[in-house]
Amino acid sequence: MTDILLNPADALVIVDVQNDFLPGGALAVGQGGAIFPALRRYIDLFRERGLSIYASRDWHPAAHCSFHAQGGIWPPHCIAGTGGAAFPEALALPPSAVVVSKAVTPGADAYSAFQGTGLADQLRAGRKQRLFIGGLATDYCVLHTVLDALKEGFEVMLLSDAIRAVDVHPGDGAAAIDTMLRHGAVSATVDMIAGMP
Ligand code: VGL
Ligand code: ZN
Repeated sequence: MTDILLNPADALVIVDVQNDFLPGGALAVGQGGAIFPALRRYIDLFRERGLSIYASRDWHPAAHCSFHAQGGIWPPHCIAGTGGAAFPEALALPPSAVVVSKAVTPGADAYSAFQGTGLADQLRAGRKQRLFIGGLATDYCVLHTVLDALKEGFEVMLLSDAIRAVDVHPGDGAAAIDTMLRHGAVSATVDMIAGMP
C-alpha cells in the first residue's frame, strides 16, 4: 500500500526515543525497542528527500519535580547530560535533525514537545503543515505532543508502527491511540509512504 506522498511541508517528529525509555533504562517502555525498524525507515525516507526531522528529548534537572524524591510519580530518568538521556545508537539520528529539549526546569513537567520549546513557531517558520509523529511513550509524551500539534493547527500522521506505551494501567496505550484519532490524528504505517519516484 503506497498512498502517502511526502512533500516539503512535511516533518518527522520523533518523541523522546532516549536510553532511559528503552529496555535497561530507568523508565523502560516494554517493547520500546520494537519501534526501531520502522523508525529508521521513516528517518531514511525523510532524509532521502531532504525533509525536516525533529527529535524531542526529556531533559530533566537532577532534582526534577516528576521524580519520586521530589514527590512526583516517576523514578529519576532522562537527567540532562547523562547516558540515560542520550539518544540510542540504534536510532541513527542524522546530524541534521533538530533536537528539542523539554521539561528542563526543576518545578514543572512537560509531556508535550510543544510545551515551552517554541516548536510550533519553528515549524511554522519552516512552513511545515503535516507532522509525522512517533516515539515514546504512546500514553504520555506522544499523546500530549500529538494533541498539542492538532491544537496548533498541524495535520498529524500518527506512526502506529513506531510508538509503544508505558501502560502503567493496562489499556492506557490503546486509550491514548483512540484519543489521538478522535481528535483528528490519522494513523499511518511506513509501508503507506510512497518510495522515491
Ligand atoms: C515520559 C514519563 C515521564 C515520556 C517522560 O517521554 O513519555 N514519560 N517523562
Ligand atoms: Zn520525564
